[in-house]
Amino acid sequence: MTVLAASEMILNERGAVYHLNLRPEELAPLVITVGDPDRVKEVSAHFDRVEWQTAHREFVTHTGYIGPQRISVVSTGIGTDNIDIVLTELDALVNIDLEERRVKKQHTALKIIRMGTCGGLQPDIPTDGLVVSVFGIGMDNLLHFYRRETPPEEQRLLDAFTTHVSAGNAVHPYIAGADSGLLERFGEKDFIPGITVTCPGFYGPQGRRIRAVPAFPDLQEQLCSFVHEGRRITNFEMETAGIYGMGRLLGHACLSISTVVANRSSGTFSADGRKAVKRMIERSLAVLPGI
Ligand code: R1P
Ligand code: URA
Repeated sequence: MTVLAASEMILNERGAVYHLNLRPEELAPLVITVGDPDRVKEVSAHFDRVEWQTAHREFVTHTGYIGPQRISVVSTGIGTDNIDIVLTELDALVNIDLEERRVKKQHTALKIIRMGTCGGLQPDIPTDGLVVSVFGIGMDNLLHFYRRETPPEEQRLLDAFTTHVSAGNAVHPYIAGADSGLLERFGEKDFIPGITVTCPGFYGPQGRRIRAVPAFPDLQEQLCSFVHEGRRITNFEMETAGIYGMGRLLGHACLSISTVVANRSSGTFSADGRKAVKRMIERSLAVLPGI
């Protein structure tokens, strides 16, 4: 098998992957990703013990235990450009022999759960509500840079989306679904299932008009009114489709949970977003034993 050159599989002076500054033994098989580096400590505050901490740029990692379960929490920063880096380097930690710089013969699958925030699109999902993404539709371009196949069920959903949503024709969206086993575990009443649209920006790409005029003024309304085989779009954010797409390509089981901090339909923002995120972390961690 090909030896990966130093310019391709980049390692630092510790022999750790370049952006995450992690070595294989510092990563757990269950990984929680959060956008905000400050949220890492809010998750690891629930660990019985933290055995490893590192930080490089926006990528902060704490690895530790809740009971017998070893968990890493990693911040990704904002956007699917960072998801390309984080998913590729997490995968390298388990599936590349970093000393030999070769792909390992035996594949290891990680479980990766995003705990993020989002904008809610539906009037009946209030701020502080929790959404679990059944599918991610990517309006960013990340997955177009990788060879992949879209299952027919997902392609039908995507075709209906591009027909209904004018921005869909302009940006060539892609789609990927959650891991079905993880989705089943989070199918409790606390988590509202829906389709998540992942955007390459927070303002114009999510239909917000501050000063620059968005090219798709009907984006929010079109997303809100989209229904396909009983499923609707619940939320907007900036990582889920990238995580689902990269996770599928690399053979990892992924799930994205979001706290609705902005309700785009009512124009309201969470009165205490920090408390709402804390609640998401607690509710989500309660589902993890045995995963
Ligand atoms: C934008 O404010 C950020 O918040 C959401 C979006 O996906 C984007 O990363 O998630 P996090 O709160 O996890 O960062
Ligand atoms: N994160 C987003 O990407 N959008 C929102 O409206 C809120 C959080």
